[in-house]
Amino acid sequence: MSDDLQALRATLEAAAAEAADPRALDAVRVAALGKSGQVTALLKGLGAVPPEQRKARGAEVNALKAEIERLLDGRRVALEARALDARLLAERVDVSLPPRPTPPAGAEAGAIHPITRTVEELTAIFGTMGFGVAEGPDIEGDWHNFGALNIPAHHPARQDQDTFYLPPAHAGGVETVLRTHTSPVQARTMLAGDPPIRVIVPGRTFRADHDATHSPMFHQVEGLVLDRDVTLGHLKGCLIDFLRAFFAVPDLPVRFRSSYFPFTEPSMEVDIGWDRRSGAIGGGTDWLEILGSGMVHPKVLANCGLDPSVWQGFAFGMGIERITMLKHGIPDLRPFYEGDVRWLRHHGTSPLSPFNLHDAA
Ligand code: 2NL
Repeated sequence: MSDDLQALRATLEAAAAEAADPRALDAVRVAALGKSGQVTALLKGLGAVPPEQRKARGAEVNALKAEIERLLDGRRVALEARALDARLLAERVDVSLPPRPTPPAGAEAGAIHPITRTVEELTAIFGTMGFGVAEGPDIEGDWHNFGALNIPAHHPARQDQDTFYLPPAHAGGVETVLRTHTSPVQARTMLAGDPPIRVIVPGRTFRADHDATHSPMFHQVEGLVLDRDVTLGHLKGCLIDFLRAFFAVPDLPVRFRSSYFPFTEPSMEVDIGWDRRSGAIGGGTDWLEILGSGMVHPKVLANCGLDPSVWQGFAFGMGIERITMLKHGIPDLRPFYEGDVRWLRHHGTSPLSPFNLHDAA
């Protein structure tokens, strides 16, 4: 390549390398290849070159033009890549930012339903005592809901006015029920294998009863503890610790009264101390019935495939709505199921609020 073309190439290459952004690079392109550009001027000047040199000179100038175009394109790609890197760095999202404490203005604030909150607390408190959580179907066979639990055929709980009976799903099929308690899940737990068993069973239950203080669908939690040597003393210690942790009253008075259930022997109802007038749990001189309990009946153990001469233990049950209303001073049962967001905002809990549990015992 001729000296003058080599010198021009070097000048343009240096100018392109110095261009810091696409605008500056464009100016270099115009100065070289534009209408009055230096390379364009050389092409225009070919007419004045003597005919015997014109062909060689023309090839050289065209080669220079192609080289300058390649050079400018390469620089443009490099500048674009640099600009993209800078943008990616500047617009990076910091996913480690903590969540905002309140929803943005105008947004609907969600809240954890009090029933859900209580189930979470029950799970945490019994969890510290080594209990797992079991669940089962809402629709049960008559045997799992009643028979296994030693509830006889003539028992009032079985009567139509208390139990929702469902017709057989097909001709020749069996009648089913909406479970009236969560006990069938404990029956299934026992049938699934030998103790040790330590479970709580929270869940929906159904009874054909509807007034200001009863809903046809409500929630229960039951518990079951079985091993070779579980005693009534364990039952009392476990339930006293649970009640004091749940109601966050460390010296909560607890009273055990003898009672009767078909599935436990002996059976006990459990009362806590409160003040009837103010509703304060733990204060006052009144007693409030809060749960039912007892040592699992040998017939129930045998029904569920466990040898009653080897295994023994206790069970208990309580209503989730009831303990939730008492703990939080919620006066009316009906709004629990109405889905009114104003009630939920008032009695519900923020999903971001800290979860503090009083120590068990
Ligand atoms: C109450 C009383 C209770 C049970 C539930 C139970 C379950 C099995 C075996 C033995 Cl599989 N017992 N459950 C025992 C005593 C009382 O509930 O007032 N519930 C709301």
